[in-house]
Amino acid sequence: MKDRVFKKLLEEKKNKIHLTLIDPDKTSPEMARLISLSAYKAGSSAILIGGSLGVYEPHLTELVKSCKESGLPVILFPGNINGLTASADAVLFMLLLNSDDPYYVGGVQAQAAPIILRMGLETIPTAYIIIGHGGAAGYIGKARPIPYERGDIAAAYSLAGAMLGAKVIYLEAGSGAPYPIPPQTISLVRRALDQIEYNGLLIVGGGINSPEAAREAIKAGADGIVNGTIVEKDPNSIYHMIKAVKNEN
Ligand code: 1GP
Repeated sequence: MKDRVFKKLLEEKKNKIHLTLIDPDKTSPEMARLISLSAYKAGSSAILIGGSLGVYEPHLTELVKSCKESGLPVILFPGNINGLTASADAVLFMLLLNSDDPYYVGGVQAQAAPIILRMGLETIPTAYIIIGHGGAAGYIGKARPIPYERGDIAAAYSLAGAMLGAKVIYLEAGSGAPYPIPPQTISLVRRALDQIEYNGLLIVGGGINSPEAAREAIKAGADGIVNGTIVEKDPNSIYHMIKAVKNEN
């Protein structure tokens, strides 16, 4: 099994991780190239690429190739099996743990696994947990979002993900969410994961639109954060976000 990309992320964990998300539905290859270059220069760890709507293979492949010009690893973040392409470096192999639809908790993974094997992609086992607003990911994935302030429930799902062997626990408020996941909720998850000496990554995303929000998420115990919407609006914002994540200002 390949694990090159995950190992790189794990190595960067002590200095905290920043992931730049590109939504194929909203991004041209030229824009993807620009965002990825800014991400590389600013010190982002990798490009995540995927979304819930409007993802189709030829466009996705073109975007991945544009992103790879930056030199950053490109990790697929699929909403469904249409989010796969052999041109990426790795894929977040996700279980949407709090979906009410078995398709997202076993069905789609079985559809995807033989395809991923043929593509030769590195798989990064990921427990995907939808919290609060949930955005399109929550709606399309038929999640029962955990209320923002219920860190105890988020911790229970995160423990379950870790005990199932997930290398990444991804707490998701949804792309473009009006509020990020509160620091208190992240803290409770961190505390629970520390109790089992979890050595994977706790990643938080959705609605993190300011350096302050990024800093708070990290202070609360996230190993890294994901930025999508803010970067689409202003690729230069990545510099400020990464400084906050790495506690450099
Ligand atoms: C969405 O967590 C990511 O899957 C990023 O969210 O677009 O709100 O930054 P934003």
